[in-house]
Amino acid sequence: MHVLILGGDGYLGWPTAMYFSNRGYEVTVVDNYFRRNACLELDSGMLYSVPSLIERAKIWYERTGYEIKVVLGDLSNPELMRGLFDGRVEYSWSVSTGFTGVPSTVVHYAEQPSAPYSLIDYKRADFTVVNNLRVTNNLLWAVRDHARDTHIIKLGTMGEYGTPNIDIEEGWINIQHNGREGRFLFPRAAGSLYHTTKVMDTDLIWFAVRMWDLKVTDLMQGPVYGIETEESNIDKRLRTIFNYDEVFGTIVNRFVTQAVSDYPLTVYGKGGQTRGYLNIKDTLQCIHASERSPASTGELRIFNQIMETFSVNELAEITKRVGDLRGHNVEIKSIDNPRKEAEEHYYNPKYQGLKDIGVTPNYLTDEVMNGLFKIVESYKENIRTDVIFKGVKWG
Ligand code: USQ
Repeated sequence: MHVLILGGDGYLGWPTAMYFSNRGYEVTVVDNYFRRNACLELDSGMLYSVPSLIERAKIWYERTGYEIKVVLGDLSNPELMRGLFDGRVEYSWSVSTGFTGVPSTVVHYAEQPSAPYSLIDYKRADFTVVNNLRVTNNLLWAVRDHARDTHIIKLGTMGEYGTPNIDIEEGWINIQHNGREGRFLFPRAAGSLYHTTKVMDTDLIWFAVRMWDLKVTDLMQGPVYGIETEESNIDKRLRTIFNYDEVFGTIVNRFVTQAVSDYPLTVYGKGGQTRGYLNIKDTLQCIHASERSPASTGELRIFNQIMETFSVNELAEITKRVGDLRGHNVEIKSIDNPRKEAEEHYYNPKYQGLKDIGVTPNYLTDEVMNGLFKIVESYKENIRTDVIFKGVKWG
């Protein structure tokens, strides 16, 4: 079994690569270092520096004997994408020689993943739209032309749905209208330009599935938190990229870092914004479960990839409770919301599908929070408080 991971250097991509490699899969990762370069360009700061992708693959090989092949390149280039399926690929690092062959599964993370980044200015907005749609379109055409049996696992986002005043189904909804009934994609109403590119991705994918009978699983993921996975425990240098800045840091990771550095927790507005969350370990489980029981030919299967829901206020309370017990003096501060989003709203998403195919949730318990605190505390001297809040405005 060969798993190709697009965006294999990112927060989720690298842990996913190690996870599959550790389970005996052949793994190839592709990345253009967008995330690292953007962090440098925006002066975002990271909790700790991480080795290059090639260095990580070498460390992984030394420590486990497993090879993760590395391709450094930009997947918005259609020829680079097609080469991964027709054998013209040039590996930037590998142990074995020759083409690994057509992947049985492609995991597509190769997108600009930040809502604030997409709204900094026109240049970043344009990059987000062009990169995300082009990479997705390139992938769909490469699979159409060379590998129709390959299962595509695409990372979508819960933010595609927005916060509607009705229950959120897993991707699809039956609608009765004038005495007739049909099945449609659940209505989408994204809250940022980044999230809107994910909606557009879904439309591209649904078109490709209808036209070319591709097999696709689209995972509507909520904000992820955490650092450690089973594989990164092998060697600290294998830890994933960890951001706590406003642009690339997600809320739980930010709040813990803020608590450790005596920076008041930045609750945007009223703090009633509710989302579905998951541990990074569960992202890996979800991808693996999807890989093991793939979508059928001509099926766009959609799962809501979250394990539990919290409001921002609830997350702040949990962080304060655990942080205070660890000797931090955690302050919670409501600040003007730089985003345009509902701060009090109904939120009732369904998220049973992934559990039905074997995922066992890791919840955000105090023990899990303690574990996260412990790691962040060990890098306390690296935390830069000047990058925590910059105020990228939606309007
Ligand atoms: N928030 C605060 N204070 C902060 C940071 C965030 O109150 O300091 C609030 C935001 O306003 C938002 C919520 O917390 O209501 C979540 O924000 P986030 O920055 O953790 O997550 P978001 O921008 O929505 O994006 C993240 C990932 C993205 C993924 C998305 C899933 O960066 O790639 O698609 O989570 S979801 O939120 O379900 O759309």
